Amino acid sequence: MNSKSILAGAALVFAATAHANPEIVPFVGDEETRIRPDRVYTHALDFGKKWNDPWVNGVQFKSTGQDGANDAGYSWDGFPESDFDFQDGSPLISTPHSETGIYQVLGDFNFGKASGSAWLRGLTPGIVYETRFYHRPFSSGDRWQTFTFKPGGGIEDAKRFNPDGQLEDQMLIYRFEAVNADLEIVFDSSENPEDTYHCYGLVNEQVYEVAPEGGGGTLLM
Ligand SMILES: [Ca+2]
Repeated sequence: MNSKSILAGAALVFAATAHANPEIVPFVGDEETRIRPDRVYTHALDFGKKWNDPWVNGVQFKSTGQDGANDAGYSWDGFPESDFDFQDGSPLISTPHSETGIYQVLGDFNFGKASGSAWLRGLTPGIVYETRFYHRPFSSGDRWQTFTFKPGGGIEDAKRFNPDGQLEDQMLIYRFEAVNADLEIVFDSSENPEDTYHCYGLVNEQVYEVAPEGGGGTLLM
C-alpha cells in the first residue's frame, strides 16, 4: 500500500481508530485559526481577565477562570488559576495588530499549573472532536511542556512542545473520538518548573458525527 492509499484508508476508518497524535501547527491571525461559525463548539474558552468574551470568526469565546460552565451545558475545571494580562502597548510578537479576534484571546492568559489534570466535560461518547489550544511565544527562553490527552478507554496521547521556542503563534491540536463524557488533559511543566504553560484560550469542536449504526457518519469539512 502506498502512502496515498494509507492516507485514504486512515480517513475512512477514523471513526474506528478514534484518536490521532497531537500536533503543533503555526497560525497567523483569525483566518488561520480554523474557527468557523458553521461548526459546533462544546467549549470556546478565553482565559485571563483583560478581554471579555471575545469573538473569533463569528464564534464567541467565554471568558473564564480555572473552571466554569456554559449555557449549552458543558463545563470545565482544573485549568490554571493565576491570571496575567498584557498591558496596553505590550507587543504581541507575531499576531497582526487588529486588536480584535484571536488578538484578544492571546492578550491574556492563566498560568501556574506545573502539573496535574484539567477536564473538558459533557462530551458525547462516539462523537469525534478536535481540541485546539491557542498560544503565543512569551519570551525567548525555553518553556517545554508535555500535555497528555486522555479521552477514556485507557487512551493516552502525549505531546511535548515549547511555546517559546519560535516567533510564531501556534495551535496544539488533538482529534479524538470521545469514549467518556470527559476529556482529561494532564499538564506537565517539570522540564521548566518555573515556566508553566500559559493558557490563553481553547476550543473543542465537533468535527465528525458517527452514525449510530456504524454507517460511517457525517464528516464535517
Ligand atoms: Ca486569553
